[in-house]
Parts: sequence; C-alpha cells; structure tokens
Amino acid sequence: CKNAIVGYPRVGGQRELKFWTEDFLKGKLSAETLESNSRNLRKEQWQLLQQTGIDFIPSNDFSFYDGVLDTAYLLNVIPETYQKLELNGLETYFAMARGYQGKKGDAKALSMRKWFNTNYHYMVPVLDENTKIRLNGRKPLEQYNEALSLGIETVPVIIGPFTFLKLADIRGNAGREAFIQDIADAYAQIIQELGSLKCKWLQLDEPSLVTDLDQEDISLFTAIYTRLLGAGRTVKIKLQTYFGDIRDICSEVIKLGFDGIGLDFTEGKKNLELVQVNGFPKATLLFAGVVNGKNIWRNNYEKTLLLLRQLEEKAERDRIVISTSCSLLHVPYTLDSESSMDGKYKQHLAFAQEKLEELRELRELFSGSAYSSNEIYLRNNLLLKSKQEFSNESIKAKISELKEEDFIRNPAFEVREKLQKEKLKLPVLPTTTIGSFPQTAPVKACRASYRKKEISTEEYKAFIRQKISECIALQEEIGLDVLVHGEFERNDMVEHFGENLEGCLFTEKGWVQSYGTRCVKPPVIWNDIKRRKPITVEYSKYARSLTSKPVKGMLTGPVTILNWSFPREDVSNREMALQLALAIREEVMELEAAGIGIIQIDEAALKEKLPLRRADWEQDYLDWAIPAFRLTHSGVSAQTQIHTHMCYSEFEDIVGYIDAMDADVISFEASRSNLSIIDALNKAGFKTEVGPGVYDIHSPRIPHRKEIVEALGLMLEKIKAEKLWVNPDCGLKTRGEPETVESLKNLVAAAKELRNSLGRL
Ligand code: THG
Ligand code: ZN
Repeated sequence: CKNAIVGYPRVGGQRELKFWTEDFLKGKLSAETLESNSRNLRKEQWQLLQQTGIDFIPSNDFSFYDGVLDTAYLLNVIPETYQKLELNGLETYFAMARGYQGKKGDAKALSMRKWFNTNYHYMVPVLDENTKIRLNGRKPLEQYNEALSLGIETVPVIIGPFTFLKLADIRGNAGREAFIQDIADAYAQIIQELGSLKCKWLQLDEPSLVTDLDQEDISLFTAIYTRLLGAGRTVKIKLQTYFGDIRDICSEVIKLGFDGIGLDFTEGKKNLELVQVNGFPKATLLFAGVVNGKNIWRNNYEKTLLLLRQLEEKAERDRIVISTSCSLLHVPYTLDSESSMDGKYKQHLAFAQEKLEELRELRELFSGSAYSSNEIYLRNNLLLKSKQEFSNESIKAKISELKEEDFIRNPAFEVREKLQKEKLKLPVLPTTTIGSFPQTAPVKACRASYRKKEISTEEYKAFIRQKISECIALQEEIGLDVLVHGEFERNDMVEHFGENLEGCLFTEKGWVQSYGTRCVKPPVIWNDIKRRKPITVEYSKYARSLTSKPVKGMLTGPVTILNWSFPREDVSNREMALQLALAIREEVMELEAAGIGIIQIDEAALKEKLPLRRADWEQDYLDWAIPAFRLTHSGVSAQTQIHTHMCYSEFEDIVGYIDAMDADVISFEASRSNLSIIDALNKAGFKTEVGPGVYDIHSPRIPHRKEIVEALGLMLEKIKAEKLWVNPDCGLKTRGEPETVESLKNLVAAAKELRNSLGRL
C-alpha cells in the first residue's frame, strides 16, 4: 500500500511567494528573481514530501496566481484583449489575473469565482470564436523536469479538460462542442510529451464530476477521455475528483480504463456505496481520499481504517493508495509555526505538514496485519477519546428556546422601506462603499506593533481614531452619501470577529490562500460561541460623532463567520450558525442603541457553501443559513436600515432565499460578470433594494466615470431608481489610496450625472 497527496499549499510557510509576487508586480523584484526564488520554494517542498515518504508527489500544483489560470494560459485560452497588449508571457499572465492599465493599453482582469465550495478563487477562462486552443508553453513538463533533476519523480497535476470547459465562460456563437477536438488534442500532446520525458503518472483534476451532471456532460466526458486513454500512451493517468461523490457518472468512469481514480471519502457521502455497488476495475489504483484536506482536525484512525477495510473488499490492499480528500491548499502549512498555541489544543490539530505524517502512519497501520495493537493506533485512539466534550450549557439552552417569532422582523419590508426613506432622506441613487478602506502599510504596521505590544492600547486607539477621522473627512470630500468608518482595526472581517468571540481559536501563521497573493487565517471553532464584549460599537460611535451624514455599522454575518472558519465536527452547522447569530444579534442591538441607524451585516460567503448538488440545497444548508441571518436582525426597529453584502453575484438560482433574508439593502458584485443577475431578481419579484457593484475592486484599474454611467444606465433599464444603490463591488482594503480616491470620485460623479439626467437631484 502506498500514499499520495492531491496537491500541496504553494504560498510558502511564511507566505514568501506572496511577498515576492507583490514585489515583482510593484517592479521591486525582477522576473528572474521571482522565478529563481519560486524554484527554491518548490524544491524545498518536494524535498519535504520526499522525506515524509509520500509515494506520489505532485508537481505543477505550484502557481503564481491560480491553477485554472495556468491551465488557460497553457491551452492558449488568452482573450484578444490581452494578446493585443503585446506584453511578454509573464506580463500577459498577470494582465489576465489583475487587469492592465499602462503604456500598452487598458484591459480589465478576468472574472474571479469561488472554487467549488471553498474560500479559494479561480480565474474564469473566457473562450470565444477567436479562441484557438493549442499548447502554449510547457509549464507542467518543465516542473516535472525540475523535480526530476533533483532526483524526485513527481506526478504533474493539471486541471482536466472536462472541468476546464465546465468552468469556462464560453461566449458568442461558439458552443462547447467547438472546442472539444482541440482541447483533446492539446491534452493528448501533453500526455505524449510527458511520455517522452519518461514521466510515469499524470493527474488530471476533475472536480466538476461531483456536481449534478446531465447526459450531455457525461457524453462529453466519455468522448474526451476515450480519446486520451487510447492506445500508444506510456504515461499512466489518474483521474482525481474531490469535494463530493461522483454518483452521476461513476458507472461510466470505471469503464473507461483509468490507471488510477481518486475519490473523496470525507465529503463524498456516496463514494463508498458507489464502490461497493459498482465494484472497482481490476487494473486501476484507488486513491482513497481519507485524510481531510479542508479541515484541520486530527484524523480518526479507527474510523479511517474501518473505511479502508471496507474498500479492501472491492480493491485489494496493494491497489489502495491512501490519500488526502483534496489538495492541501485549503489548510495552513504547519503547526510548527504556532509557538503560542496551547498544547491542549494543538494536539488535536493537523495542518498540511502534520497530515503528511498522518498519511505515513495510516500507510504503516493499514499495511500491517494487527493494527489494533499498534502503538500509533492506540495513541491516536486515546487522543481522540481525550477530547473532552466542549460545551456551554447556557448557550445551548438559549438556542433550544428560540421560537419562530425570533426569526421574523416586523413590520414588513414595504412598511420599513417607506419609514426609512422618510428618516434617512437620502438622494435617489445613494452612494456608499462596502465598508473597508485601503489597508495601507502604516495601518498594517500599527496593528502589528500593537499585537507585539510595542505600543500601548491608548496609542493604538488614538491611531485608529485618527484614521477613522481622516476616512470620514475623505468620504465627505468625495461626496458619498452613506459613510463607513473604514475598518482599520480589522485584519480580516472574519478573524476580527473570531478574536472577540469565546469559543474561537487563533493561529499565528495559519495562512490559507484565498486568491492570487491574498491569504486568510481562518479561526478554528473549538467550543460553543459566546460574545465576550462589544466588538464594533466604540469605533462606530466615534465615526458617527464626526459627521452629520449617516454612518453604517459594519458586521460580519454568522454564516460567513462559520464558512470562513474551520468548523467543529462534533456539532451541526446549524447549531454553530445559530450560536454565532446570537452573538452578532447582541452586537446589532447595541449598535442600534448607540444611535447607528444603518447596520450592514455581511454575508459575503453565503453562496459559497451552498451544496454542490441541488438536491441538498435546502435541507443541508438554506434551511439553517437563512434563519441564522434573520435571527441577527429581527430585533431592530423599523427605521433601522439593515444592509447585507455578498461577494460574487452567482446567486441567480437562489434569489428567493436571498430576498427571504429580509435585509433592506443588499450590495453584491456585478461588474465583472454580466447583468443577468438583475433579470433573475426581476423575475423573482425581489423586494430588497440593491447595490450591484459598478466597478471591480479586485483590480487596481481605475474605472472611468463614463463606464460607471453606462453600467448604471444598463441597470436603470431593469431596476427602478428608487431601488438602486451605487457602490463598488466589494471592500476597498486591498486597494491603494490614490486609486481608491479617484475611483470613488468617478463613482460619485457618475451617480450625480444620472440623478441629473433623471431630473432628480
Ligand atoms: N476574509 C476572509 N475570506 C474571504 C474574504 C475576506 N474570502 C473571499 C474574499 N474576502 C477574498 N478576499 C480577500 C481580500 C483580501 C485579503 C484576503 C482575502 C487580504 N489578505 C491579506 C493579505 O493576504 O495580505 C492578509 C490579511 C491580514 O492581514 O490578516 O488582504 O475578506 N476570511
Ligand atoms: Zn465582497
């Protein structure tokens, strides 16, 4: 029996790659140094995997920005907009990732979307009539060779052709069919060229197989892979799936003749049953994803070995490869970096490096005959039993006492809308921002020195107040209508709340890549959740005291805190979400009492954890996620205006549920994607007022006033002016100050121009 991983984190244990890349983008580091530093990072990681005894070591899981973008680039899926800039290869790649504004032209970035049900994002490939798929570059081959020259045989990893086409945005008259031949040719060429390098295995990631598939999808998959698995091939092919089970296509998949199939047995509820019912092909290795790649709890060896025993009935031991459920990209590097975490917590956790250890131990146990007397096994068993039941009875009681009316806000939306318009007296097309303002170097430095206790609490607070007052003054100068305090005290919208909630645990270096060079440090939910003390009230009150304009209070919603944390596995998601909701509700009530008349409760991540299969949407998710949000704000008065924000507008299919959150205003992304979301809102009779983002804040590019006027013009064809807000599509924390000011000035000017043309100043 052997072991494998699906992929490893790539930003570096100290986020080295992030800093190198950002320096490169600022022109402070040469492309050569970026490349050579990255080569060293890959080398260290391959060597670690080799030393830990991983049998199937991945390569090409490294990326400067994102693996889907790498694949698009590799397949020459580079829209004309970027080709026309005539930049060099690396510059073109980054132009697609981040947009380009400079001497050679002006191009928006590609869209970004959530990677299935994770907090990772991928760049959406765009195909149109002009796209000619062919191999462009040699990255998988080069990185295979790079490892080989270190004496390490690796398994190159590439996003598979099926998932690539499923995730791509196929525009114009070109249908998916138009690309099948070329994409199959390109992958066949990779397989052939890897073969001439004597490469043994290729891993093709096909996570789209765990989503709902129709007959057309199944035919497409079968057609492409029949071709790729055909004769004359020397490279073995491993089909890797993750984030769920492959129930719709299992019977076809096992007939195709893959050399290896990777299945997720942690999230893939039905995979075990599928193997039991369908059997497993004789000549194929089963890569059993049994070590959770998405959560950070220690593996339960007893359960895992039991599962492996069951699999053994269908595929003998020698054909089972013990693996992770998905890439370890979604967990932090190592617990070794957590010097201040209490050992009593630490012993229950496993980050990427510790999971390598688990894979080794599981291989040893599963290969041996009598594991139940093995010391490793016994130690694991004891550890898991020692994990006391963490709970807080008074919180549990509060949840069980919740009644239906606790989830209902009165009076109804229409009544509130009228009262709020009378009270707030905002102009038509009111302008606002999502909440955060640029987190400049001095802001980050000040928070860091406060953390290190280099400055006193008083000094720190004085600094934040200073920033708040500058931010308020700036927004008044720009002419925004609803102001924010800027969130300078927050490292991250989830981590900040987690830090102030009992029951959450923190890491020092537990970075997980979110997109490109951006990382987050998810809190670990360890115990029942309770609000320790007011979290945002003081600074919100201060901001409010500085201006006569309304200031929004800014909170993170319960579903988002839960989705962006590492959740417990001993209580239900519903229970955790309601506990978090009660904590946020206390904060909402206190903000209202402090005179904050507009409160935004972000549910940036609400859509993200929507089950990948439609049949699971309600029961497994929406039936607790929407009530949890409602619980946070059902106690406020009619005049208090509740806003929410969602990143990415891909909630077309659940607009009814979004409306049922019963917020007064919702802002969301609409600038990178098209406006079809608005048609969906109309069709559903959406009542909530909307602020579809009018420009993309993930790119440093400054939107022109005209562009914003046009975007708003299009929206106004579909939405009544009374219902429309004007805002960027997300928080501004990642942006620089000068571009933010200019962009917001253009936004305000655009809103004024439209008010003018509507004759309503
Ligand atoms: N917080 C968390 N998850 C998220 C977002 C968030 N997922 C989706 C979306 N927002 C992703 N966006 C970002 C935007 C900025 C950053 C991370 C994710 C970011 N990170 C800093 C960095 O990488 O330099 C580190 C933050 C810190 O100093 O703590 O700027 O907002 N949880
Ligand atoms: Zn957002």
